[in-house]
Amino acid sequence: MREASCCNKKIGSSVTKAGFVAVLGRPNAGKSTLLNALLGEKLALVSHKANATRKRMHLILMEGETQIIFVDTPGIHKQEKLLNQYMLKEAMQALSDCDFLLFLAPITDKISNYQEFLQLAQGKKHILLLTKTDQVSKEVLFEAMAKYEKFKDSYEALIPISIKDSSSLKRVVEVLAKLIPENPYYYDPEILSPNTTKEIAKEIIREAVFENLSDEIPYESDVQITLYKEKPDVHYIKATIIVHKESQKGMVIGKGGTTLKRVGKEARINIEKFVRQKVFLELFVKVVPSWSKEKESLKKMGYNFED
Ligand SMILES: Nc1nc2c(ncn2[C@@H]2O[C@H](COP(=O)(O)OP(=O)(O)OP(=O)(O)O)[C@@H](O)[C@H]2O)c(=O)[nH]1
Ligand SMILES: [Mg+2]
Repeated sequence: MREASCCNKKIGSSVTKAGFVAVLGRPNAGKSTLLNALLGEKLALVSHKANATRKRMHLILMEGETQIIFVDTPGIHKQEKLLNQYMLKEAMQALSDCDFLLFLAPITDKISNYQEFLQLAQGKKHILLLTKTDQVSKEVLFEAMAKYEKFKDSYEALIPISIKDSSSLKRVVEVLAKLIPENPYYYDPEILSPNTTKEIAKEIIREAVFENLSDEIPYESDVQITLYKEKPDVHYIKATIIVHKESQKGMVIGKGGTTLKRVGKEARINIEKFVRQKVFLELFVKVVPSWSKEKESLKKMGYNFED
């Protein structure tokens, strides 16, 4: 993941700092939400449904002369399905590749989740973030903090955060920036993510599927971008939503095509916000039985176990 090393820049008299930070925690802990808030841009997929993030995603924050490369990961959880095994692999890979870890634990979670993480982390430096503090009273917050403080020798810092409290998010960046070592920048400091526009468009369409469809569909579907053409004033995108079964195809399309239209409109608006250009998006739906259960079909969808 360090192949993108770009420039050993000296700004004024000071040397640059840079480091990779893996963002870990169980599904739905608030990882992608935190990163979008820190970057001030909607790059990572967020959903009230768990297991939204499937692949590692690099998001870059410049804090003065410090480049923090966050690696958003799928939530850590055990499951039988091959796609879920891939997701766990992605999280574990980030854990071992990165210099530091942010571990997110929703404030109401059992402390045993953090103990399990400590086993996985094997002494790696991390900051423990207690998330969604807006959902509990001050008393509950202090009680939880006191329990976690018993582990103070394990973490570098313990910070309660809420997406609704921007000062708590600022504190995360300040503490983290101090921990990042002197290094040349790994990426051009002008960019927000080395992931391509095509990959981000895919995530935005997946998010619209997550938000507009219920039951098993978000988990049993994926999106393939079949055409991405950038013209000076418009981006042309063709994408196919892949599902397991005919019945799911019917649900994605909806009566008279209304659901697919809604998904397409929502995704188009969000891609337009991201690329700051007009977007022409055409969506199709295709049945590929057991795409998430076989290594070969997962590979075709961009989930490669050898990566
Ligand atoms: N009330 C409250 N809700 C939050 C906060 N942070 C995140 N959420 C909500 O929690 C849900 C899950 O957020 P995500 O950011 O998708 O969680 P994630 O950890 O990336 O989840 P996976 O990608 O599935 O592993 C979303 O509905 C968010 O809006 C917070 O500080 N307060
Ligand atoms: Mg996520």
